[in-house]
Amino acid sequence: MSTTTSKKLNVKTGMDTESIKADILSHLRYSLATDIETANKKEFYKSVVLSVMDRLHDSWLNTQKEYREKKTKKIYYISMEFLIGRLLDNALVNLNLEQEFRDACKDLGYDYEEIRDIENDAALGNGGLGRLAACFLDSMATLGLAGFGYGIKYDYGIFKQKIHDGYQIERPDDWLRFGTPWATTRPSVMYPVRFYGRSVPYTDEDGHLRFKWENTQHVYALANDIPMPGFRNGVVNNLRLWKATSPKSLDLTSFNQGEYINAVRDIELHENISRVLYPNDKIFVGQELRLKQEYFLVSSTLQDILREYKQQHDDLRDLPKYVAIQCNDTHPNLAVPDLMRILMDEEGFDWETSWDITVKTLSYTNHTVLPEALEKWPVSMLRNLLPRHLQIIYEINKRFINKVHEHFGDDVNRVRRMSIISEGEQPSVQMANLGIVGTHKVNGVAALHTDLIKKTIFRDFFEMYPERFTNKTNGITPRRWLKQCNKPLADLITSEIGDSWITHLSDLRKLDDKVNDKKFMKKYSDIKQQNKERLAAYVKENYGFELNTKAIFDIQIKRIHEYKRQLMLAIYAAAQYNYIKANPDAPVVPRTIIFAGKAAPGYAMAKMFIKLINSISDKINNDPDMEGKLQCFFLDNYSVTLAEQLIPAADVSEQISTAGMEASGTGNMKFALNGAVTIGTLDGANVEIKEEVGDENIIIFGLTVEGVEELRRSGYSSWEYYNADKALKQVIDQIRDGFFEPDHPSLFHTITNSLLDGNDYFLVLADYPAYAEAQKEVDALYSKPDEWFKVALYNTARVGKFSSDRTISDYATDIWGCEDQLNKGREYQGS
Ligand code: Z2T
Repeated sequence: MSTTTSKKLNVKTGMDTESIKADILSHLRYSLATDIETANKKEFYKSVVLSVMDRLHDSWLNTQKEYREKKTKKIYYISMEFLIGRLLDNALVNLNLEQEFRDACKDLGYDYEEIRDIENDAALGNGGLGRLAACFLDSMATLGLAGFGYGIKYDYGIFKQKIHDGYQIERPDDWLRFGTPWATTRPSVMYPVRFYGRSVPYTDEDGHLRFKWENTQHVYALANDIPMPGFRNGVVNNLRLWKATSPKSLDLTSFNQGEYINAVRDIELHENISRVLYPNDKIFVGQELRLKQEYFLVSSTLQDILREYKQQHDDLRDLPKYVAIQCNDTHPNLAVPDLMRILMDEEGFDWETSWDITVKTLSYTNHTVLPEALEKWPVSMLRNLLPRHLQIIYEINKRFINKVHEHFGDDVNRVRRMSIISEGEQPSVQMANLGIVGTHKVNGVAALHTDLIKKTIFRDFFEMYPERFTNKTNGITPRRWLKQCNKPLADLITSEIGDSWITHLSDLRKLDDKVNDKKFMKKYSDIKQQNKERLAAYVKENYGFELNTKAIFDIQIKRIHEYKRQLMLAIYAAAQYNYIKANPDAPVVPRTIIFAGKAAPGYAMAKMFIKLINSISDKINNDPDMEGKLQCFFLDNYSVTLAEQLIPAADVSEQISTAGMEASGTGNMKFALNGAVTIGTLDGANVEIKEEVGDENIIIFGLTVEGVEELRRSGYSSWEYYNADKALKQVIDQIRDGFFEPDHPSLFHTITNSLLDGNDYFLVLADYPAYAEAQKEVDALYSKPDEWFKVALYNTARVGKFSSDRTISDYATDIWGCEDQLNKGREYQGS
């Protein structure tokens, strides 16, 4: 090992291998009190990251300074979830220092990949909603927007999933056990967040009735900042995550040992607010701790935004000119009453002025139409925890209901539907209604989804405020989801068309012409094979399974949910098993089916799906007749990092939700970009992917939204479909009768009952025959490799629309009013 660089220890920001090596050694010694001889891998990793941080700090400071000096409009993205995954590769790609750090590690006796794999995922999110927030941060920095993420620094991210005997087991995700070198604590940035107390009226000097929120208890929110570098443009934005801490002074008047010990012990009660991410995906659970988390995020963030604003501007009435705040779903929608409260109670504005500022500053994104996901906080809980906010919400509602009357006349049913407060046995605050009334823009996340919210859940509101509703089709960052995760493909593309695609993804259209270039197509298909082999090695090492790399890699990875219909692919796997058993000599196109995904801990049906997939997998994988023909696996603990391994290796992308239920999907975009062929329904962004790649280059099947409506209206009976399709009936009978679980034959009755007696709400049986036909199309196409890879390439070439850079440009233009800031000459144009 080399230890010859001590002369250069004071070089902190050199961009060459030698100065990087010197810094790594310096950090080992002076930050971590160890040295290259005795350090372990974790310490080496930490020194590497600290050396990366050294190279971000100047840009980080300069970027913030520039924003201050130019009074740039600031965009605040408030989200309870940021699913950012690992950061090392991303930082090095964006800094253009991959090779230098690789060489530095090597010279110091470490393999870069091994060091990279030390990093725990920052898994502060459930799925698409949190990952979207992470892609947006990357795009905002890359486009040179002053865009900041605000979230919570949970001690525990999404649970770690293990599989025991086929069942999901949850384990805490202790990602901070050894700290994270990416986060910088800012002791100077700390705010009290108040709870409880009461709202007290008084008359001010001008004789106006005002309110004070008094007798509150509080915790502190402490800022932890993670740098968010743009792609090779010198911009470094910030993700600020709040950690809950106890009040500074434990003012104990009478100290005895017992009280002292109890007081110190109770510090941790305050810290519980930022302890753990709620693992629920699309199900509202009205727990008080969750409400505390939401207000903790909103309150600390608004205090921070306004403090910063006041340092640069003197009139809060200009707030919407210099600040835009985007609420990621309804979780941060307490921003509406909290901003009102600050402007009225603390800044002395009247209602109308405060309301105007609030509505113009805020906007809100809806991510689902599923009614069970909509947040409805009990009035009783709010009255106890946030009495002043509840009072403001009632006033907002009163004024709004008056407007509804003005607009629609005396339509009591409509008023009841639109009211922010739903009356009844347990009155509650409808956070979506609050978001629509209290912001200037509400957006859906794909064209179909936005149409649906206008026509269904928010129809009344759309009729009243049509101009508020807008679509912003989701996107993904091409840096992480092509350049980093699929280096062979990224390099091939760059060698053919240059690297402008990294920031102008639609430039990939230039690849369209390559479909007839045999040499290129050979390289393109070889890369897919290489990625499949890389995945096979990874799965062998981490799971012990042997993947057949000659088979179609058919992958469904996402949260486990009935509407996403993992069950349909599981039934297909079982039907293929039955077919091969019955026709041992028939030719089959080999398939390897891979599932991964977490079920919400309280979602019994989803957990049963996992068990069923594992039981079917066992049956298939342990039958010698399946060898070389069919495999099925459930990979545990799905994560951003696992997705980065799986997606580049996929041949087939499963996007098979019941039409109308997947708001957008973003995995669909990642797969298409990496050259997988989608088998999917006309749902979410699949519709737009089809428009982009062309009807011949995607395999669409099943009911449309209208078809679903029509079938339900005309009286759907799942029994009819069960009786009509022999292969389908056979599998359902097998599931029901214990074929896959002989020791516990009734185990899956919850599943078969919901399909048959429960009348199959998600229409699995209705869509199954079309799905099985579509899978035959997959087989036929895959049997003609030249054609297959043409289709695959058209996918890579034509999904440029789904870059999150495009999504962010659309937000900047239509919602945030900062289009003038886009690409202020800093954006990377390609080399
Ligand atoms: C989530 O990941 C999504 C929606 C939610 O609604 C909650 C969570 Cl945790 C409250 C997903 C959608 O299911 C998906 O279709 C979409 O692509 C993604 O949000 C980002 O918009």
